[in-house]
Amino acid sequence: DLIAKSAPKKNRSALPLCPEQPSHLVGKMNIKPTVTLEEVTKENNLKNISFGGRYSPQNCNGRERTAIIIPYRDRKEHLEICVRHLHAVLQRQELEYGIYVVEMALPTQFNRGLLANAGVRTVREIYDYTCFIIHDVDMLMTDDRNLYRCGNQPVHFLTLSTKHGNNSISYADYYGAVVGFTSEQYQKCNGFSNLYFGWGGEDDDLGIRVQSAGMKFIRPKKEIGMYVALLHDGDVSNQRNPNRYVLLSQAKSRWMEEGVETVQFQRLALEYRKLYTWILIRVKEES
Ligand code: UDH
Ligand code: NGS
Repeated sequence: DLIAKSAPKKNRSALPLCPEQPSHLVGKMNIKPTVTLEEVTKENNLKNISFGGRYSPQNCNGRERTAIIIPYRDRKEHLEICVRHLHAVLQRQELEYGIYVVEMALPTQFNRGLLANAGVRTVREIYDYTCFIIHDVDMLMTDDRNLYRCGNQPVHFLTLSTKHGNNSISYADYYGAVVGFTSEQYQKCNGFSNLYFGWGGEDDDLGIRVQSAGMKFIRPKKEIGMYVALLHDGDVSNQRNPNRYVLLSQAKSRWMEEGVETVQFQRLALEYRKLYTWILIRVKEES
């Protein structure tokens, strides 16, 4: 089976728990939306990453076991930049984590929510993760005090991005780009909807799910939740979904019936690559 070749688990029980406040953070980082792979590579000397993009701090046990899940298609350059940046930051944050890139096979229109759900279902089989972070490939955190930890409520890690002008995100109920859930929280709101093919709405739907399940997104302090958005054009296989407002209007009555527990997908490939685990999935497009 594809998953059986997972990186071996270390016996880390003798180590102390990593500190609540990591001591090697740098705070604000100077990154621009035009940052190149060469620059990111030069700046970050990555060490001790296990096969498949997994890492455990050397001298302590991570407080959580975190799976970073990146819904992905056809953004190779951004992926390399994003993954290298993540490794550098997450290691300074002293997290135990793995990075999982979940790619949707063509020709289906892109579906970010479905990929997140398929990712969660897959990584649950690989390791006993306690925290899932769903992460856009084009978003780079700019302050490593923005700790990728799960909270007692779901977390929206972004308070501002270079896409959003200077002062605020587009709207108060925006929950796009990077969100974090404990395993229990993800289950409680039934993950994302699987029905949003193409661009838009799946993150708004997630907001409705979280609220309907009696939870509330929290955000970090405004100053540290800033992201750089890498520049890209629109995607042919991710057109604005004309159906998204209709789907959203039904979200409240539908969330219990479809989501992470009902997601239908076929796993075409799973590879433990040097800096991440790559998972290719295929779905049947709903009519
Ligand atoms: N994604 C891909 N490949 C795609 C589409 C989306 O990897 O072809 C992933 C990626 O992780 C990305 C996320 O889905 O960060 C969100 O998609 P996006 O970056 O396209 O979303 P954003 O809101 O889009 O940044 C702005 C372009 C709007 C285009 C509208 C219709 N074409
Ligand atoms: C909203 C979309 C969201 C999207 C957001 C991005 O209109 O999915 O724009 O805004 N909702 C619908 O289309 C229903 S942005 O960050 O680009 O200002 O995430």
